[in-house]
Amino acid sequence: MEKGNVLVIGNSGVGKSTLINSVLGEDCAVTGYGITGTTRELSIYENDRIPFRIIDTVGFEPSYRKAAKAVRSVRKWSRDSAKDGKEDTRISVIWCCVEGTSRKLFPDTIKVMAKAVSMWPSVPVIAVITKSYSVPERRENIMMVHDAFLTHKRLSGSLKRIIPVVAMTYRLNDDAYAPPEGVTELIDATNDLLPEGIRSSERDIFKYKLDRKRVFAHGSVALATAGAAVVGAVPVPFPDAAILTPLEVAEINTISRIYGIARDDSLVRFVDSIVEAGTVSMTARAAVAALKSIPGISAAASVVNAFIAGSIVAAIGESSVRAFEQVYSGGRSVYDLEWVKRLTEGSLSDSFVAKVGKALRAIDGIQDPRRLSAIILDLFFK
Ligand SMILES: Nc1nc2c(ncn2[C@@H]2O[C@H](COP(=O)(O)OP(=O)(O)OP(=O)(O)O)[C@@H](O)[C@H]2O)c(=O)[nH]1
Ligand SMILES: [Mg+2]
Repeated sequence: MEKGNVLVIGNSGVGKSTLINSVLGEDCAVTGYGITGTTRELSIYENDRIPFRIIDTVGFEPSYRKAAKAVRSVRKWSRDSAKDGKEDTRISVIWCCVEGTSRKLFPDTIKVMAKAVSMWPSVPVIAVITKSYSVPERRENIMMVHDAFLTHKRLSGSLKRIIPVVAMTYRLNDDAYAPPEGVTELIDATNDLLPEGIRSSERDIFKYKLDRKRVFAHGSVALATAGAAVVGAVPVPFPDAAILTPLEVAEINTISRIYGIARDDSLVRFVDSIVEAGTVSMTARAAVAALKSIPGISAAASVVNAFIAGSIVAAIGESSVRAFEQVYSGGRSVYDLEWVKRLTEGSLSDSFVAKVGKALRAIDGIQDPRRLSAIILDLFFK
């Protein structure tokens, strides 16, 4: 069975490392106050008796600004865990540690924790109230933590349990001690949440990768759009969108590579369908004709052509990104030629003509193809 990972975060000195040692039943993580006992880098611990690994982190400084470095180290760990071969470092449960003796939870504390784990929006969170030495204060502390998490939209959705713990016997005075408590409850709660957490982790990683791919894909659409604005600006009036075929083929192939779609005959047919719908189809021809015949446009013909060409390539690129996203996610396949044809033609329909036509009327005086393509990209990606 897959062993999940618990990420332990919280302000410096709240007792994260002490808690980890108590859970593992051995002193592996360094603990203490001041310079020597503080945790300086992320470390992962495990033993045979516990079905999850535990990641100790660098404690946050209480202020949002000062916490930046420690936050970055958690985010970097999360990003790295998205890579192939790093599956066993992904986060499946988060312990957000707050100190029971501090009696106050500053909004910054919650904000910093949320920022550190923003890559894991669906991973379950357990709020651990460390140093819960005072039994009478526990109820009140649980309410306080509950309310503080409620103020944060993202974390309030992920919060599954609030558990007060004493990780190590604490000497209250000469003859009174606070014994360890809550540690086995925390282990049980974590075990219960692990299967769900491992699934959530996979979902979050998938979404993260999809977001990254979308950013890269939009980058290649931007390049192709700029290229199209240059190609379109030639003084010869282009008869139809077919002049853009090579550009569109290159653009769509790049997007398919970003989504890691297998390069075979079915992909070629899929790309052909998009290009056909985006160049020589009735819809594409009608869109070009409608835009070229808009009355009252004062811009030079070459600028109008450049703008139309760029807009078509941007629209086709945007709909291709959506198409390949669905293929990558498994909702559609490269055999769905009718579907992708409709999707592509849909991106050049009346609303495309209306949107581009309106922008065309406003570009008076702008000649630079780079500025034109920037306006176009705003139109399609804002
Ligand atoms: N007696 C007792 N002491 C605790 C407990 N939890 C934390 N401490 C003490 O609090 C101090 C800080 O604890 P650490 O576990 O090092 O805190 P940390 O959150 O790992 O701190 P950083 O690594 O700086 O982020 C240490 O001196 C611990 O001994 C506890 O449950 N009982
Ligand atoms: Mg520590």
